[in-house]
Amino acid sequence: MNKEQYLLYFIMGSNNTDKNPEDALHEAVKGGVTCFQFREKGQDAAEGTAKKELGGRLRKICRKAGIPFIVNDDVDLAMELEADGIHAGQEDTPLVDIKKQCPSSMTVGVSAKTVDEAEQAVQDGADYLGVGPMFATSTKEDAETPVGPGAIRMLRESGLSIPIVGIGGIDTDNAESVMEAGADGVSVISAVSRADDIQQAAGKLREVLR
Ligand code: 3NM
Repeated sequence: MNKEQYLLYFIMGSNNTDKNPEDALHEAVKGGVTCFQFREKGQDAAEGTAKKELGGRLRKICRKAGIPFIVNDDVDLAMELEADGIHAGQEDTPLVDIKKQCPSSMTVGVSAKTVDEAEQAVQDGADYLGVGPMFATSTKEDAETPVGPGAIRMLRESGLSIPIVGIGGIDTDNAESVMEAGADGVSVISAVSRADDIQQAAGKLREVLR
């Protein structure tokens, strides 16, 4: 993935939208999201064949749109769908195990919010970091206390040059502050997936980020 592709990093699973997820992703693509992560987690999330089939349909939309398709914490699914990337949290599959199973061409992202976590992730071969929650969010059931854009500034001040995306509670009103802190992009779920007009919501975020 190149740095520009992190700019508007859209994440969604079937429980993040009241719409058909494929329609939602189509609209988000039209609005200008630059990459997509399939995150099928939490209450009522699809599992097994249903998860795989939905992932396959969303994967196709990304391929057609020419944007990277990233799978959240499911190495087997990422391999099966020939994903462009995989993302893991601190409590998910360890990065060294992911690296063993995936081709070197696959982008690997890791959630980190302290300098120690970030340095470890870089040492283990992470390609980018997701840092959050930037602001309060009700999307992630077990989200921690917000760390704010200052956490990204701190990572940059420590000398980290790896691509960083901020995540958690980001919308058009606060996205700029995340970029100003040194992020290469913003990751959003609800600001796009829960919007009445998804294309317009993604488009407005792109305008702010431009
Ligand atoms: N990870 P929304 S916060 C998936 O802090 C996720 O690592 C977070 O959803 C973290 O854009 C979060 O709707 C939820 O706030 C992001």
